Amino acid sequence: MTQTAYLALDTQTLPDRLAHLPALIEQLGEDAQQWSVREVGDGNLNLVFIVQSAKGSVIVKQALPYVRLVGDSWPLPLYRAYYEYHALTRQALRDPGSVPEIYHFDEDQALIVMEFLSPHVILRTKLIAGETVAGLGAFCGTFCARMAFRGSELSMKSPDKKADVALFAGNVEIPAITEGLVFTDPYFDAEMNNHTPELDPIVRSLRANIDLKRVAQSMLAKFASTTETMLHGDLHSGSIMSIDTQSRVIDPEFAQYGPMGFDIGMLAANYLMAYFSQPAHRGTDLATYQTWILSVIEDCFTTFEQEFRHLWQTERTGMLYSQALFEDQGQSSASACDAVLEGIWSDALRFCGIEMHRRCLSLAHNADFESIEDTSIRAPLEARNIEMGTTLILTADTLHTPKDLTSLARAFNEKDFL
Ligand code: SR1
Ligand code: MG
Repeated sequence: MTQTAYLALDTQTLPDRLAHLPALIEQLGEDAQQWSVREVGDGNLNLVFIVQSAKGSVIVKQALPYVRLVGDSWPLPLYRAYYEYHALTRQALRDPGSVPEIYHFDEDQALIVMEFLSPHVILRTKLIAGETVAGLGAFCGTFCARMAFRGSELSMKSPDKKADVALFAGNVEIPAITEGLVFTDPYFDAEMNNHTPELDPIVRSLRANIDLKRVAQSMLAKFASTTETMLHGDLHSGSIMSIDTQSRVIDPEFAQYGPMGFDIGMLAANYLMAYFSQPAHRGTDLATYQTWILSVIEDCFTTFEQEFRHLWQTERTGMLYSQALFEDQGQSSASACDAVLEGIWSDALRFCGIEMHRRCLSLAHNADFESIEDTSIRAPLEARNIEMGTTLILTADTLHTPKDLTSLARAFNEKDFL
């Protein structure tokens, strides 16, 4: 691409504009006229092209200068691609094989050329279709633990970590989306909100709950002002691609430094929403499939804890909880690790509850519920999800284990709130 002024690609112009790139030539061959191009972006923000030739295939992802979901009335900086690129490179180092390989990055064009994961499909699609993915919870728990630990001053040298915090601090507008849509808008009648009409009484009572708003705002303060580790920032079942036996994490353009419990909490919320929506998607296999989803949540948290403890013992090379203070004094740091994990767990549960709220009450809903066209079926399922979200936010400290969390989900799955 010789030009430097940003110009959005389309399926017609892409081959000519990218034909000269060595990375594409290596993957696809030299004859760009033989490349086939499809635009497949179904997310809220970006253009995504699958480019294929007889030789191979790549994904070309390009940021648009506005929110695709809303249109050009909501401008959004192109520089988010720069943060996505930097997040992907860090994730690849911290959990090798967990994210697609990058072939090329063009900052001016806000464009990343990366590995086409095939035959992977978006995990949310598989969850709605009732398909299982072997090892999913363990993969997610390992990924979240490695990101949390290896992106923090438990592992990183302080100067490196502080330089990275400074780098990601330039990503301003994207976290602002989360600060508004996730933490704030669900709790008042914000302009872009929408919800299933039958939920009106539940929404009224939720927005009248001062304690709930206070705790949600305290979690926003934590999200906005904590720099514990580099977050994916938007880890949900639409940010994971899977085949039946393997998964990969994609789309870290919401990356920022933040609290360690954020990503795993958001992800757990999306599994819980998959769980609560299942009565509308399944037949006789409902109970079996719901049980599997809950097992994914349990595996995810259990593996997170195991991996985090392992890293604590083997990779604690940063300035936090240094071995000089504990092991070198002949003292155990196990109780310190317990306390750090407890903090992550209770943060994660509160972030989880907030994500469960925003996906039903704010702007960007998810297909688990949204694809249920009959609102008289959808609303009672969303109500269970919203009410469990409130319980998590207000009583996170009463839950101690992943099984406590899944037992709570089972209890809410039996209740009628409308
Ligand atoms: C305006 S962007 C809406 C949502 O899409 C992204 O995937 C994030 O989840 C964001 O909150
Ligand atoms: Mg995304």
